[in-house]
Amino acid sequence: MAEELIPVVCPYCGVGCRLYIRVVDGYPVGIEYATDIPGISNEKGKLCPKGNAVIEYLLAKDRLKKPLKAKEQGKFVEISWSEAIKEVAERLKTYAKDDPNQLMFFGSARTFNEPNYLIQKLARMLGTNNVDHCARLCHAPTVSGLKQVFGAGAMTNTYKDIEEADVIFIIGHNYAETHPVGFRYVLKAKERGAKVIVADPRFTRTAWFADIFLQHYPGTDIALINGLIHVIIKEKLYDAKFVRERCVGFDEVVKAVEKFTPEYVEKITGVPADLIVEAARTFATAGKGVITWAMGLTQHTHGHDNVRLLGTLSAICGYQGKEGCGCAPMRGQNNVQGACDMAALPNVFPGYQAVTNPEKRKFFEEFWGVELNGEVGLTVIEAAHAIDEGKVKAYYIMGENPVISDANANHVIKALQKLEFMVVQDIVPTPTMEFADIVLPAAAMLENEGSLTNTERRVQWSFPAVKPPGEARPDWWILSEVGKAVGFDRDGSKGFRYNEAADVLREINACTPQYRGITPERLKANLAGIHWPCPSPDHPGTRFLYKDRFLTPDGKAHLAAVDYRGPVELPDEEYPFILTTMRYVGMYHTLTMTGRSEALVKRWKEPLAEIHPDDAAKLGIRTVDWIKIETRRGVYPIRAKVTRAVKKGVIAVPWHWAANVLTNDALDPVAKIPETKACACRVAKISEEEAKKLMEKLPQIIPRIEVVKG
Ligand SMILES: Nc1nc2c(c(=O)[nH]1)N[C@H]1C(S)=C(S)[C@@H](COP(=O)(O)OP(=O)(O)OC[C@H]3O[C@@H](n4cnc5c(=O)[nH]c(N)nc54)[C@H](O)[C@@H]3O)O[C@H]1N2
Ligand SMILES: Nc1nc2c(c(=O)[nH]1)N[C@H]1C(S)=C(S)[C@@H](COP(=O)(O)OP(=O)(O)OC[C@H]3O[C@@H](n4cnc5c(=O)[nH]c(N)nc54)[C@H](O)[C@@H]3O)O[C@H]1N2
Ligand code: SF4
Ligand SMILES: [Mo]
Repeated sequence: MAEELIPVVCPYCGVGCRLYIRVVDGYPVGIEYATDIPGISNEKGKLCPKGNAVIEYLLAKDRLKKPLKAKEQGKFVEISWSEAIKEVAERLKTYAKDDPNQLMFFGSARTFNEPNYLIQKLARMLGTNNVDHCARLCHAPTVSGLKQVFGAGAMTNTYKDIEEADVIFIIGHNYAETHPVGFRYVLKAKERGAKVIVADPRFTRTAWFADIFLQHYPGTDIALINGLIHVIIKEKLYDAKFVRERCVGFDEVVKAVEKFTPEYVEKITGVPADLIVEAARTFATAGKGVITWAMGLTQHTHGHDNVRLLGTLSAICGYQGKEGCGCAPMRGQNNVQGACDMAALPNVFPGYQAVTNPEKRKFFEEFWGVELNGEVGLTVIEAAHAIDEGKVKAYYIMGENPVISDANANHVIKALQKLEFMVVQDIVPTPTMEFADIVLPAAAMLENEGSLTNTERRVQWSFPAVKPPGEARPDWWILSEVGKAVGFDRDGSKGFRYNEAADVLREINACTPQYRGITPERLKANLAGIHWPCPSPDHPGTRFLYKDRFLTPDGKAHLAAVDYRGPVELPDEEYPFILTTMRYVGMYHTLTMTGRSEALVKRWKEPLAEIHPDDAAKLGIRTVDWIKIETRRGVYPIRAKVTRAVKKGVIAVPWHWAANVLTNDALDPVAKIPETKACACRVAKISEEEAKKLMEKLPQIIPRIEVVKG
């Protein structure tokens, strides 16, 4: 009996926990905690419920095992890899020859850096910058907002700084539920005496641990943060030296926040004025402060400005460039930081080098050996609209499930039906796949190897633990075959000939300044990984950014002066409630993996809509009654949970089970993120029978896909 312990990285969230898979005779029999690896992000090898259950989805019976070709919508025949690659390459070439901007590519925060590098290389070598991924629906405002304030879009510090902070301000982030193992660092700080301030429209698991809890209405964050800044300036609690020496734009901030008195802010947000004052004083006077945020803050038409204000709040308190301080947006997917670093984004080459910058373009033209497009490409939601206009005709989707994850899902479905050609590369059947012409079966992360980058810019190597099922292949391999078949069958950085994932990382080392010293050899030898920027192979990696200067052209922090804007769709007579969406600790996104895990499904079997007791009483709704929620875009059946966790007038729904039929796809003008955290809705009690009928009309989590004989 051959028994092995293989070190992998958890395939779910951005905390980036290490664990071992115990493999006996090639079969995964269980997990083992990585208690023996010093310096990993999950101290003592701790895992959350999802990390504990990683094996189950690998063994799902309906894993994709063969390439498929559609005969009609949702009906497929099995084909060989060579047929599949040939067809994909021919179609891509035809569109590219006519006009490459008819193509749209989706990278994936659910797979390694190497395939993300390759998919953007393929798009760009074919002549288009139309490449994006789920970061658009997620932390796009963090990337754009922090870039404006500090010059770079990543977390400024590491978990170590959260542990060492004296105050932690958590806003729009259900830290204990969505990054449970990372939350341990907050608890450690709290044990040392640090104060925790939580701002969320719901009383969450995270709010349980708060010393101060600010419960504001969804979409009123600008007013709340301006209110905090107002108090800090008025009471002269800011770090005047830091502001003078390292920031610009302070006078404009003073003017902009003048009217945001605690009383005025109470009117907009519903948070008592004295709590705003207490929170501001506690934050500014602590000595060392960290701000963390996630989707509650970013998924708004003013997400970019929300983030700029948090950067401003942190900077005026002098909480940058030192231990125990910083801005720690918690990146969501296990490799969303990496997918951004690798430039699965329409505006940059790897390492955030602008496609519009002629010098950077010249470098990549020489590096890849082709002429490159200098125009910024389309984002995820823009692409769905470009299909409507007949501009985009083909999608290549690697590891995304937009039918469930994009805002205004009914519109997305209509758009996908209009596409002429769609490739889906995934590990299991998804509702998005119903509209595919070609399906490419990918090996899951634990069946595959490569590097991935967690929320703290920590790059780690994950080793292959088990064999992929059937003919499923690694994402890097699939893209390398497509690249060669398209005509880039050349050696070195000018082509797509790779023998292993490590070859791709070596190419990344050569063109991505932050990753220059992060070689496959170093990563394989050091299981705790290396934090970028790491400019050379003997560099230890970087714990916090901005020690002496920011990365803006003048080296200063550019403070933001922003006036109040709320959500674009406000409650009215017809749609009197505000709808917001959130997550459960045991379920992950579009449920393709956790939904195939028996242990997790047993415990988190269905969604519940949170509604305040006063609202519920008026509508005659009790806990577990069926209700329907309606917006201008769709209708959604769900059972109710009557709870004081939400304010009057607010309905909160987990989005995992296709609730995006309801949400608004209005975009932030800069970050282009849709407003999935606040829109207007109405609610009514319905019978179970009506609920069942409505449910049948929703996108199906386990889709109606048929494989027929050729
Ligand atoms: N279990 C689990 N963990 C996950 C994921 C998962 O699907 N399941 N997904 C991962 C990913 S990709 C991400 S991006 C992260 C997301 O992590 P989080 O952002 O923590 O997740 P959410 O529950 O979507 O939203 C957080 C909070 O925002 C609040 N909120 C709603 N509206 C507003 C508002 O207007 N303002 C403010 N300030 N708050 C508001 C909600 O009440 C909610 O508690 O989680 C990651 N971890
Ligand atoms: N209303 C609402 N909508 C939201 C959000 C919200 O808070 N509210 N949150 C948004 C956020 S933050 C995010 S990040 C997005 C997430 O949106 P998506 O990225 O679309 O969601 P996932 O379920 O993570 O889908 C990833 C796909 O990758 C596949 N996959 C997994 N591993 C691999 C692999 O190794 N290779 C390949 N090729 N495929 C793989 C999975 O099976 C799945 O189909 O959703 C967004 N949508
Ligand atoms: S916290 Fe995130 S990375 Fe860690 S085990 Fe849970 S899902 Fe996996
Ligand atoms: Mo995300």
